[in-house]
Amino acid sequence: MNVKKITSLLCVLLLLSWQAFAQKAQLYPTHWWTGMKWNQVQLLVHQEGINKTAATVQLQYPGVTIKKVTRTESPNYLVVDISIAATAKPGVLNFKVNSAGKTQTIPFTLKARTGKAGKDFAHGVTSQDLVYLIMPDRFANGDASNDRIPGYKDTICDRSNPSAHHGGDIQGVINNIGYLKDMGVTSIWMCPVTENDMPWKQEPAGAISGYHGYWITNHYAIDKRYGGADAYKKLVRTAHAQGMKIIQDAVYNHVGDEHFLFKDKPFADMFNNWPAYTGSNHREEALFGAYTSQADKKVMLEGWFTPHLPDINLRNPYMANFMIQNAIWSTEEFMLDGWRVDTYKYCDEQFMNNVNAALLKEFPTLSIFGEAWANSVPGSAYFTKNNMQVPFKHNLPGTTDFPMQSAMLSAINQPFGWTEGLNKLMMTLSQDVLYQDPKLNCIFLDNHDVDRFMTMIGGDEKKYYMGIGLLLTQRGIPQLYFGTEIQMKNDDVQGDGKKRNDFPGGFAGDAQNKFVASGRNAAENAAYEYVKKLANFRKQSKALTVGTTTDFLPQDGVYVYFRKHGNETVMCIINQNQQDKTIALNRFAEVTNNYQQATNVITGSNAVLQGEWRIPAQTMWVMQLK
Ligand SMILES: [Ca+2]
Ligand SMILES: [Ca+2]
Repeated sequence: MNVKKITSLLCVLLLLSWQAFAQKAQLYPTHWWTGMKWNQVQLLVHQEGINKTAATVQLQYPGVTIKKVTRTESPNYLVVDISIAATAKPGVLNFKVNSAGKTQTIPFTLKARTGKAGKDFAHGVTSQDLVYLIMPDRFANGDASNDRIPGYKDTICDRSNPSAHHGGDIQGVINNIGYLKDMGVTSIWMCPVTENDMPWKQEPAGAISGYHGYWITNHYAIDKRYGGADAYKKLVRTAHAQGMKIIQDAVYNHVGDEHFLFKDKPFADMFNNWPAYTGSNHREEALFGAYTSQADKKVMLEGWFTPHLPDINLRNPYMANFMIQNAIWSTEEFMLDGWRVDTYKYCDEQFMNNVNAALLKEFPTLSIFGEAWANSVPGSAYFTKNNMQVPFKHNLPGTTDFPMQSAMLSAINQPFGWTEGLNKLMMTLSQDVLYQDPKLNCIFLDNHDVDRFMTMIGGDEKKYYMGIGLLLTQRGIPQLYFGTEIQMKNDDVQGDGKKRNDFPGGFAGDAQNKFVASGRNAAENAAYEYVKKLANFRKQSKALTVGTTTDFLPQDGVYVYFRKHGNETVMCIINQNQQDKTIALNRFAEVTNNYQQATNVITGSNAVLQGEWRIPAQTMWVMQLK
């Protein structure tokens, strides 16, 4: 090697070193607060080469001490555990980091808390709420300037493709909060708004983009296509000013394969690694079943959802801390009111208990319901606080109640039989004995992962009204999927995109605007008005929201149940038959004997509580007793 070559090599090395200096260290969490119960914070410092040699980290800050510095397997991270005393004041912590012969100052801000949990946020979503589920990309486009973000791996915005981004965003939700409030909605759950900087991926149904939000690539960024953190904070402020709540969608099970933690893993075992690609078996029975094998349980929990969604090893303590701290951080930073947890049944069970406990310790009034897409009531109850004797006890307050969805659909779609139709609904509800509090379950007719309700009932108007009637009078936290109030149906296309069609009127150039009465046809207006009337009645009815339930076994395709709270009693009658049916009132005397009259809360018509009533075919009555 001659002198010239050595000089060039030195120049390259100097340049590399300069570049290393030039790259700013990223800290996760990005900041924290004083006065938090979670005051032992584990900082993940990300900078190229920061851990090439053993680093020293020093800090002089009153009330904050470094407990431990850990070198990762990757040369590009350091883990710094700090302890924040109750006496620590807000300010900037300047970490002096010496590594690879360089010294640098890495700032980390300790902020003052701006709101009080339970008063300003963390309001909790309960059975007194009505949740409206929005896929933000598909609801309304309030800001056309963010439809394509230069620098993102996917810059396609194409409404003609059901698997592409369509341009909907958080401002679109803000613009329509009045529409939701008028309908009686009290809480908004949006599919994840966290950054999904992913290219298109191939799935069995075809190529698909990350328009749905479940391919997270940075837990500390809100996707710019939705408007970023500023838009999200504005949404929460606007919702709170209207007395409405915001639920965030959490994904602990997996990340998008462009996530920095996967591309450059601090520790190789932060993900569930298999010798060859192994998909989950998707069967919750492998966890709670009486005779299940360890092998099936491992595949259930550690198998991947799809090849581009690396399965997180939540038993790795650094990964667990990363996720728990992000959940606390997000709640405090965005002033959230509750969480819906995606793919709950695929996550390490002890981790789920730990993250729930940490969130509820920090924010006792927060609510959490988890998506445990289960095929049976025991399978659903297993993931909640339950009354079952099982080896592992979950601490989740409630689930997204898939067995109830299936039962409500059977009640209106399936001919009445010993175990079918309304009997399936009754049988499903009878198993509420397995839940500690079934009222904390989120109940729904449809969501973004199943066909739209109006499609599942073949566009049948009568079935539509029976379904909405059940949804708004049964126990639990009712959830409407965006567009169900105007009887939206699926598009006739392949893949999930068909279930997630755009709300008409949410996008520039739409032929109709169904956010307003003049843009809806007669049937859509009738549906919207029915939802609105029943939702607003429900809102003030303690019987329907927090009351007890008494039911009478379905007879001849007619099911009668009562919701009761104090002196308020609501009688619900559903006739699923194609023919009118007659019921004798004296059968219900144990509940009705102190009442003389009943008023239909939709029509306002009155009936005397005696003799027989003729219930029209395929009809549900919601009657307030007087
Ligand atoms: Ca947009
Ligand atoms: Ca998993």
